[in-house]
Amino acid sequence: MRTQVAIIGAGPAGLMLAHLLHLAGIRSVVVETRSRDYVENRIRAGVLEHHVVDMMDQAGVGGRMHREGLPHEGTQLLFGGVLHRIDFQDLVGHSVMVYGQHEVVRDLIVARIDAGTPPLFDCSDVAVDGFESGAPQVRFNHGGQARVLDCDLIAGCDGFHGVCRPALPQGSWRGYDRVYPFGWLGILAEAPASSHELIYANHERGFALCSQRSPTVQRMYLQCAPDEDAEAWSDDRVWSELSVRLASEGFQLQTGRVFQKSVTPMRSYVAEPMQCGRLFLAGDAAHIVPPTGAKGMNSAIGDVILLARAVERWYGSGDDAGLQGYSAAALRRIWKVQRFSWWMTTLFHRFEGASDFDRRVQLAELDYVTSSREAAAALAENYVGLPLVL
Ligand code: RFL
Ligand code: PHB
Repeated sequence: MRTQVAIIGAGPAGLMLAHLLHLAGIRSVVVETRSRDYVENRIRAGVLEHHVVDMMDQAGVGGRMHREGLPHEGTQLLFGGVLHRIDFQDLVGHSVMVYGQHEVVRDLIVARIDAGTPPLFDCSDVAVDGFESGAPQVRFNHGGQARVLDCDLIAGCDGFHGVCRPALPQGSWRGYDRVYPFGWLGILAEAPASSHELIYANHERGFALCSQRSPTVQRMYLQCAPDEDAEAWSDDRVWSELSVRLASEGFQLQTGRVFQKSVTPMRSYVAEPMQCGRLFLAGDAAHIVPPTGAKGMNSAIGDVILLARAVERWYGSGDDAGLQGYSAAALRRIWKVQRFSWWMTTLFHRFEGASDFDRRVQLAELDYVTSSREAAAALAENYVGLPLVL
């Protein structure tokens, strides 16, 4: 088999890259280990930056997002039992869209199928090589047969636990890491929204987040131990803890049947550089953030927008400056996104062993962010999404 760009992974990064390349007339093959059903039902992020919304529109895959997604013009910060609104539209003139990552994935898979190039699901033993010598190859098993895919470039969009980052030669890159001493228990529940906007809550018992997926499905999170057993959380325990952490004047928690529960550990990680020869990493394969800033999927899509432009320039004119500069351009944005996600995490979570002084400083920072227009605008600017090319 031969293609121009081999894309490893059918998450938001890989699927969006395949779609953008297709629009530019560039052929690609997406190789994915999981089944279509699995990737379409994997519940993860839920907030789209305005650039991502614009990109979905420009790429012709935004129709369902506008019909079913929920535009949010602001968010609520809760501390000391009082809600404070950050008005994105007023502060920076943009909104975000609440639309589940698995819906984005579904829309992009339909686009691949409509284009006649469906992703190859259920592949196994995926391996990449030859990217240093200029003859990249992807080997894998599919449908009981061993396959070799020759290509010009490989895009490693295979997430944090994929094979592309570990394939980078030792000594050619390094990882920067921070592991947080807590995780998030995330639930999906059959219940109408408790709040029209997301609520990020700082509470002495720990962080809580009130989000939503649709008018009838709520998405809620509670700070917990990183190795917490989700099964130890009965519906009653979930609702009782949320009602304590989200308590505020005028807030009425809407409860209902919890139909999905999982625990996500929290980590910040960046691999530098994000490329070697003809292998380019994008999304979680290169970096991950704690979800407090809602940046994971957005950064993954931000990377592939840059990568698609660089690939298009290379095929169009032979100019490889975009490809050579891909990692540097992506990382300039990624480190700012890392800073924001770390800052939001530090601002809202309970840190075991924090002193009373630390706690006072945390509350002072929340007070500052909600009482200074300039500080609120900085939060809003980062939350709705920094410019793609800084
Ligand atoms: P993905 O979505 O992980 O997609 C990678 C794809 O590669 C496949 N794969 C392979 N394919 C071929 N060969 C191999 N050897 C392969 N190994 C893996 C995988 O099956 C998968 O389909 O990466 P991508 O595209 O970079 O997208 C990134 C986002 O998914 C991620 O940043 C966010 O979802 C992070 N994240 C969250 N972000 C938020 O902003 N808010 C959240 O609430 C939130 N919740 C989450 C999350 C990430 C989680 N993970 C990674 C454990 C909850 C979870 C559980
Ligand atoms: C979500 O709805 O899943 C969500 C929203 C905001 C975040 C993280 C997750 O910061």
